Amino acid sequence: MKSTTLVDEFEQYSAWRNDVHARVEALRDWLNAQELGDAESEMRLNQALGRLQDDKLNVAVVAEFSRGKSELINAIFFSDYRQRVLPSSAGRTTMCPTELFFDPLRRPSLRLLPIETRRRDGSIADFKRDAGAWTEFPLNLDSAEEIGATLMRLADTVDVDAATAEALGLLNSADEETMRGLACDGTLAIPRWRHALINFPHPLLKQGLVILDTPGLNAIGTEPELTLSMLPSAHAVLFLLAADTGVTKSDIEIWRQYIAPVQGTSRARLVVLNKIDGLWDELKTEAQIDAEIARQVASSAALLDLPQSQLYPVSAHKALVAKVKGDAALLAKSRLPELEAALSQELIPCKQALVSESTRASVEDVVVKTTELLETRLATIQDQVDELQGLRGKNRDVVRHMMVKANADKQQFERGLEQFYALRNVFATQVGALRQRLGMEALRSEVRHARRAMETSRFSAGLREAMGHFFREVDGNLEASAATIGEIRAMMTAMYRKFSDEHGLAAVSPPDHSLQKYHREMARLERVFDERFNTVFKMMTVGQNQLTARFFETLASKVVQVFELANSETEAWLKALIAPMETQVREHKTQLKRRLESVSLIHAATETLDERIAELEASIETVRDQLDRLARLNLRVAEALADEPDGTPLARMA
Ligand SMILES: Nc1nc2c(ncn2[C@@H]2O[C@H](COP(=O)(O)OP(=O)(O)OP(=O)(O)O)[C@@H](O)[C@H]2O)c(=O)[nH]1
Ligand SMILES: [Mg+2]
Repeated sequence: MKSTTLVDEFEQYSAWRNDVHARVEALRDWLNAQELGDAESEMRLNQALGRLQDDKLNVAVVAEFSRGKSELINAIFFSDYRQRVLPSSAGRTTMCPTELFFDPLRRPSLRLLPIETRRRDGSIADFKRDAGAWTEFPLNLDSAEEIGATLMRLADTVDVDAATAEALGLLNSADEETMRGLACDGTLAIPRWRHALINFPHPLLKQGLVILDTPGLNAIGTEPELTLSMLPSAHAVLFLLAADTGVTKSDIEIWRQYIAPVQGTSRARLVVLNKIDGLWDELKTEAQIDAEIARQVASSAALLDLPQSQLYPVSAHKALVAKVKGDAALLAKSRLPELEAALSQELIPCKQALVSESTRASVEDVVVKTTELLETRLATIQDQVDELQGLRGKNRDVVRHMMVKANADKQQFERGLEQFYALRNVFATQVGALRQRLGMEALRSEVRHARRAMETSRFSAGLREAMGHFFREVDGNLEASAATIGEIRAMMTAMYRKFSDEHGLAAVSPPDHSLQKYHREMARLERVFDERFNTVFKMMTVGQNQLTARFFETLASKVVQVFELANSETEAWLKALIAPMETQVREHKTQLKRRLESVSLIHAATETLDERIAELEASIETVRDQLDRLARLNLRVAEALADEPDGTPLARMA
């Protein structure tokens, strides 16, 4: 009972990824060995290789407390350990968002971020960069019991008084519902930890799977980062209901507020009706039980406004028992295999298509560019051979004439080069302006400005204005940067055209670059802010500044991430813009020099003509071989990309 559909599919996907990686690597190494790659090509291929290597697949599990999230993760991913890995028990168990992944550079461990960090500035993403903020417990891989015992800490709580809970943003005195959680002595049991990171060498985690287990009961609402970035960036979200409770008001609330809006086109989102074993009544026939499950599925689907086919009834608990005991009949009855099949079908092809597309684009660019370079080289050598062959038997006057012409060409090209260098200076100035506007320094100052404005505004109108201003400024910077990018590209296009017309260099169309997607991401963040504002901050009471500040920190760190991406993509684009030109210019210069050398040589001794021609013909062979080999290496990558892990072409999936 070792493997399940999802596990198998994921392993096949990883094998496919490794195969693509090996072939792209072969291409890169060959280009290097032949000295055919420039810095830009090498960077693009290395980026593609990096992406293939740290390719992550994020699966988040979300639900009210005690619906069986942790049990489902145990059943799908950890049954090989023949016991529960994540703690799962009645009542609230998982107290903080828990990420499971594998990082080979660290020892296996459980790292916990203390809840007190909520008093400090900074988001979870910021704290992840601050190793000292975490409490670390090593995981002893030789003992399943010890692992289980260590992971019990995910359920740790501490009792604090109401004021402390409020200062941490975990209690709102204006909200009766949360006030009811207080014990008679006025204390409240709050999570001891804010976030957990489990570094665990499970085979699937090693291959890049990242699982996010979340705690139920409002935790999603108190940690804005979950809503703003962790759920939207998950490749699949599993939402759980339980057959014993039915669909409750809080289930619907979580669904409407957090899951339904996340549904991007490429995101898998599955709803699970767990604990169907509660309906396995021994006094009923199979058919009656099936009918009862179908009825629950239908009514739950109606409440969530979903087609019934998107709801998967399962028993996570029985599935775990069945896998541990190797009971095939029980596993089938738990209906987990259907859910796993659906999950792998939604998750893996989508992800594979994305990875395949980005790898293909990088490899194609590099191959096209290198082919162009080789073809230009071939044509130039061929011209020289023709020229020299025409010279056979010609007298010294003609040879002298050839030399004058070659010299004139060289001089004309040198004048062209001067223009190129002048243009490169203009380019540098524009790039400087672009970096200033789009750069992190400008953004950080906007963030500081907004933070100050928010701190001083005690009322919600001022708060909204401060945020509105922040978004307008940042948007303005993006727009101005987009305009500069347009100008830079137009300038480079003109330069490429000029060199192609006047000196016969290959006509390259400079790559395009758009900041549109960052604009869209900013608009999305602003929308999230507006929604939150309408539900939470509108009725802001004094003392809620804490909550606002934390929300702003998360938002700001998200905006910083957006800008970091925009910056690194823009830098890569700038390189891609100028590098092909530099390569071509260098190549053209070398060829002109060789031509001049040939002619001078012949001028000195006409006897060496045949020798020179033979030499040139040999280099034509070399270039032809290189072109041939390049095409074959490219084909190997393309073949791997076109294959699904099990060998059927991806295209058929569409
Ligand atoms: N009968 C039955 N019980 C289940 C099933 N799945 C989980 N449970 C039980 O439900 C309880 C809650 O399960 P958990 O996995 O802790 O639930 P959770 O959603 O992770 O809950 P929190 O961590 O508190 O948010 C435990 O006692 C499980 O044994 C199931 O399929 N059938
Ligand atoms: Mg749990």
